[in-house]
Amino acid sequence: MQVAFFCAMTLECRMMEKDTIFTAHEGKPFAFDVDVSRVFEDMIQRSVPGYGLTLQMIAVIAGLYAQKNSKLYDLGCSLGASSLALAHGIKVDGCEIIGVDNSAAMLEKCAVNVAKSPVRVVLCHDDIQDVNIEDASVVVLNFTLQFIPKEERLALLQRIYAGMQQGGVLILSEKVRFADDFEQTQHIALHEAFKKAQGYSDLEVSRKRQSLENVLIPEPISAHHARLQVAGFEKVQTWFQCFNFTSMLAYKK
Ligand code: GEK
Repeated sequence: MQVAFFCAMTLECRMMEKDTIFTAHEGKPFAFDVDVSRVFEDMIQRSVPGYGLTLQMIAVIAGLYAQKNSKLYDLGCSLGASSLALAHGIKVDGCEIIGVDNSAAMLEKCAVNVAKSPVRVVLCHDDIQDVNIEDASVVVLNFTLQFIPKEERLALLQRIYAGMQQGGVLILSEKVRFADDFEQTQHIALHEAFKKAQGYSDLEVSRKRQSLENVLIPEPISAHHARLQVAGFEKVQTWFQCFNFTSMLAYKK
């Protein structure tokens, strides 16, 4: 399954509005507002290497781990791409997907996208740190934890672990940083080259970098693994990495 196919399957292959936000930007910190919601689908595909693959594998993982009559959570659901991936992957009966986002603009568009989901999706306009998590077989944090203040991440992961069924799995995808200076510099250069290959200009790349400073806080993969284990997850593995983007699986045994 390629990205285009997956988007066709999930978001019905509408004409995507092109992300030109950083061609004219006044140096404000990044926010998931109405302007971003309009271009988000194009933005995330052209900014996150491997995003389409994470969606494709969220469906595969849901197929393997979604348990009968359980709940699946998509925390930071944006326009609903991961919720729809879950919905298309589930192979058992009685599941409900709960999509949570604190951006009203994103959720409004998400509601339209998930309307035809094969599995019921309940949308919740809330902070992911405040939602109740219960009976969860699969929880998705697809590029969302990076927006939560570092010191609050452990408490969120502990609540997720507590709300999961035995045999459940957390999918955690993140932009990461590297402790080694050479590795960090190379991965940033590779990511920026990827964005330029996707049609972003030098100016757009540098404005977005500034705008995300202190908003998106990446951490090393080792810090994520260690924190997931402190939160209770018995096993953690990295299943995907492309440059400074990665996805992990954390298991509750
Ligand atoms: C996807 N998972 O397409 N509470 C609720 N939502 C939040 C919070 C919070 N505290 N902080 C950020 N968000 C999606 C992509 S995007 C990733 C996720 C990115 C929401 C925010 O409003 C946005 O919709 C989402 O998390 C992050 O698979 O833009 O890099």
